[in-house]
Amino acid sequence: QAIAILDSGVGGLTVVKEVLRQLPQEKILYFGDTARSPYGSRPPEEVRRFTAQIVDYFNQFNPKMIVIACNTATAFAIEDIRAKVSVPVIGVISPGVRAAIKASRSGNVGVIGTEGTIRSEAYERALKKISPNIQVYSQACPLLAPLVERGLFDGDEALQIVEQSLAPLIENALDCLILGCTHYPFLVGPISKVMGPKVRLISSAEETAREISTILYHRGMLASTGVIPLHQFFCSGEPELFKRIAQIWLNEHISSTPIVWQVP
Ligand code: DGN
Repeated sequence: QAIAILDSGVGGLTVVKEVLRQLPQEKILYFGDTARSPYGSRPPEEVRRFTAQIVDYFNQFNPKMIVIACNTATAFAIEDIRAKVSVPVIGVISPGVRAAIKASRSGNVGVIGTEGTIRSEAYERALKKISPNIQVYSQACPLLAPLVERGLFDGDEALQIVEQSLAPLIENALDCLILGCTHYPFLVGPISKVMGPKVRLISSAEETAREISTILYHRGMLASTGVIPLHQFFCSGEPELFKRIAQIWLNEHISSTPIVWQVP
């Protein structure tokens, strides 16, 4: 049985990379909804409908766990998906929140994400629930995920758009910045250049993979070692671009072209 991981596009591959590193024996099914990306500016009901469709698609493979590797879909759809399936469902917001609380010394935490994620205030609520005195500075960055979907992770255009997107946060003396969109770890080069060395960047991928491992361990569902799993990748848009980005990010782990699912 596999772990099913989904995102609006290539962003969830940042979670896949971490799962491959921490749990190399696990088989992964990945779906990137590249034809309908970005999700960030879509109405919540639409994000809920798309996420439910992908989970229905995954059901034919009988996965042992579902990972919503998209902050926007986590913010809007995780409760619906939990109610819909019987296997464990993990999102990316609480793991990122825990990592930020561990990392911040000053209590000044920045959050960047899509318009949907920032408007939902999911991070702010989750951070303040654990640490009520924390100062949260949120900024929607709608131009960043589309940049990654085009395969632009560095270079002048990426730096310029990152600079422009993060400008409102520069004054706030942050000591950590949550990358509240799974696409953003692709852009750590330009993001750290703009934020400077004093700001620690928090990607929820690592913590999410740890949570996957803990849940599977406690349920006695970890895959046995010794067998090399054959991962499967699916997308709804152009498979060659998806493959090119996935190969850069995951190296040898994707050899065949992803299967295209024509979304309803
Ligand atoms: N990667 C997704 C997220 O974490 O919110 C969504 C990006 C997008 O669709 N704009």
